[in-house]
Amino acid sequence: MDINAHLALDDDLAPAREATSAMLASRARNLSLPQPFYNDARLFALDMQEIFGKEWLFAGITCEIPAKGNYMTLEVGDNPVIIVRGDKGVIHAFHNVCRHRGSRLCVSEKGKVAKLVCPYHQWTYELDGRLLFAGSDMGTDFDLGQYGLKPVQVKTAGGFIFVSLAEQPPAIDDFLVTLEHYLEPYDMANVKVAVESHIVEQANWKLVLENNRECYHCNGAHPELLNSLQEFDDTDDPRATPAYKSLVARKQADWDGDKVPWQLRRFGKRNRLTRTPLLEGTVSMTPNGQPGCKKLMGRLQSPDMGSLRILHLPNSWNHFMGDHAVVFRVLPLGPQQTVVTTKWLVHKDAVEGVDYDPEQLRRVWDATNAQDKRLAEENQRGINSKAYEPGPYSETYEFGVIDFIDWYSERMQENLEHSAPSLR
Ligand code: 3BY
Ligand code: FES
Ligand code: FE
Repeated sequence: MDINAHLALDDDLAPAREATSAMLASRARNLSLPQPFYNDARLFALDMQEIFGKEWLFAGITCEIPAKGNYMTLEVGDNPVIIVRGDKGVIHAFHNVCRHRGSRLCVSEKGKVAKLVCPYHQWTYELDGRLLFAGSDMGTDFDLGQYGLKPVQVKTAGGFIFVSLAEQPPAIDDFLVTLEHYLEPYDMANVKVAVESHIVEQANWKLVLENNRECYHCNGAHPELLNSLQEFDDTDDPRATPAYKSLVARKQADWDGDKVPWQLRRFGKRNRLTRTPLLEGTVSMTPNGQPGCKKLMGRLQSPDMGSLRILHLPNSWNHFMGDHAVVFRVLPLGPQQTVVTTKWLVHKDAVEGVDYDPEQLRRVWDATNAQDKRLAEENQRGINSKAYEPGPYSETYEFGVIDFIDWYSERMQENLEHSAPSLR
């Protein structure tokens, strides 16, 4: 039972729920979504409740909270979340909301604490969320045991941290086992964030994802990225040429020799993992295609590992190369505003200025992100016009977008159906 009296607001959204469900039921799979999905405040509220409020979200990397007391925070819409490492290396996640009068507990993006102390009236919580101290003014029969932090579901695999605000999140363990296996060669316990960027895009989060799921725009937009990235998604890409397929076969034989997984794996449409080669003669997404970090990741012996691409809907895509990795997290800020966080990972022992130059490491994806930001923002501005109508996706170039929108529609439909009024 939701203790917050949300009934009035839910009533406001009831017509939007019905309209959304009807639009999804009647939509054509090969068309972009109707305008409200990209710009309407009520539909955004539903996205936050039904997708970001219920699915598993990529939050960060375990190396960001390496030791007991290290924490990181993120905002899932209106819901601040804290992820903290407690005793014995265990990672906990909580609503970052004090049980006294609701102040946000941790205000920094990252930090290290002995206990979680509220900045307002100093209620003090253990790293496992138990309330330890509430001053001496709460009365003699005050029961600390009733006021622990509210837990958020959290799971980790291969160094990735996922959270879900749902009480009963969807099953994800089969993907996590595979993620762990694919990232074993990278020894994710021994990586560090070399560079981090946040960019705010004036575009709906789905436009950010749609843009990422196709390379139809790459030729026109991404000269830096196309120095190393193959525009083919994989050998199952309908455009893949015989030359590309034979390159893939050669590289796969090398990777087999290194005992590094490369096979395409899918978990519904939510997750996809595959290792694909970069352009011949390049090994990394750097301006000259050469390693951006001299120290390779994990147990890797060769920098020529192509890119292990990992997709996690609704909010992450990733490229793991031999010398470094680039991880992306998308969080909606409003109906037409989204923050994209990019982190460049290198071996923990790589030395800045000796093994890598952060400016070189970040250059290609900084440029690509800026280009994609413009594309998404222009997409948004056109969609806001009364002239916009859903347009056709290309089956050969935009199958990834079709898959994303299919996933979104299915999850939205199903979550709307199972949404008991008290849980909204
Ligand atoms: O490389 C990426 O992450 C995506 C996929 C294709 C185009 N885009 C830049
Ligand atoms: Fe946290 Fe008062 S709101 S101690
Ligand atoms: Fe792009």
